[in-house]
Amino acid sequence: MKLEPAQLAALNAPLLTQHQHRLHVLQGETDRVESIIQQLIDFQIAIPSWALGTGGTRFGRFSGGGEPRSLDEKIEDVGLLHALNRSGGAISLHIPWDIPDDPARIRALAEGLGIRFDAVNSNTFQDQPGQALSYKFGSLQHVDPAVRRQAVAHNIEVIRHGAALGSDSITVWLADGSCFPGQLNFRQAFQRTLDSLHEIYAALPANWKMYVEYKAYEPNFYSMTVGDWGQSLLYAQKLGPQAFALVDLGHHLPNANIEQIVALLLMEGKLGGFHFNDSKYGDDDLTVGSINPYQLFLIFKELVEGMDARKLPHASGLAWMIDASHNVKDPLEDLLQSVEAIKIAYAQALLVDQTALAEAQEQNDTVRAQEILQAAFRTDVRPLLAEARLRAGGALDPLAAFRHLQVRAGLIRERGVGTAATGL
Ligand SMILES: [Mn+2]
Repeated sequence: MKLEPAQLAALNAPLLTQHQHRLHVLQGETDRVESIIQQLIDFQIAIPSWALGTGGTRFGRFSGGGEPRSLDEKIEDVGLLHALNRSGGAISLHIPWDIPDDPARIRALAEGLGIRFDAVNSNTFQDQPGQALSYKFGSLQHVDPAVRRQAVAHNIEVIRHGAALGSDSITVWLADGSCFPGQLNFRQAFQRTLDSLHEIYAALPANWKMYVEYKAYEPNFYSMTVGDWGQSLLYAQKLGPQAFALVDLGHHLPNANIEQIVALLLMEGKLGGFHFNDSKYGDDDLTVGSINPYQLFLIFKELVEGMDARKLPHASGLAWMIDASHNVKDPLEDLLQSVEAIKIAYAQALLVDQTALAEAQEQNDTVRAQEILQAAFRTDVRPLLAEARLRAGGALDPLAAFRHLQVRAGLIRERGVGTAATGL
């Protein structure tokens, strides 16, 4: 299924007058409208291949219809999202779920839809059919060197698949850890993991980056061998200049100050990228911005200020990826909402008066500092996002267009009701 520009133009037409009125109001409030629109057009977010199907929990999975059955169909789904919002011009693949049978053909298919390949992800958190050795007690940390060798070889294979598709980074998330006190020697587990990561790092092409993702708990509940940003930073520092920490918003303990973590990792030149999602309790993988949009704004405020301080281009300086699961929503609708939430927070962060904020901080004017932040946060920037989409050839209202064009019904017609995407 493919959306044609004429279909979107027809849907945009009756919305144009009201849109232009809203945009005009914002133009009267700030002189930065044009620059922010351009920054929004440039800002692309990678869609994870595993989020295109219905997610599940350990209690069950309630699949929707028309889920992508193959890598081709996953790329097709990202193409649909990108056609609607012109903001999802990248896909993040997961090996072994998305091994390309013919990399050149897959690459051409993606390029035809304006999609590039973002970070590739390895998987040593579950055993695959026919796998020689089990990861039940860890992979890169395992006490048995043969298991570690198998896990290292898998990661190197992932790099090879990614390189064939034009990707330039690998995300390593490890389920390694322990469920009970005494199960593991922490120092030995760290050292074995570091040694294994060194072997993977040595296989990186010169232009590649390695992202070391941390997670506070689950699947292991007593210790995680890459459990927080401090451990992730330690690995990244010891590995070398191509290694970075990756921040997944759901991988912190409750009430963690994620924006402060982001600011310091960025200051140290060791922030590599993001997995966006939202949560109420833990790693809930909910729609970005659905629970705590203010936190998302505060994170973007640190990103904008910190990236500007390091002269990093916003669009390409870090890897922007969604990592989410959809148990009750249509995955594509959820992803449209997530991308929208990310770009709203980004646009609001661009509106923060950094000069005035720095002055307020120097004067210990706490009240003014809060007012400056919340003035930006409470600005309705949605007309800027809509204008950016319009100029890039997308829909003024992507979600309404998705429903009006009955995209899901079309996918069910093509693929069937009982399809289930690979993934968790
Ligand atoms: Mn993640």
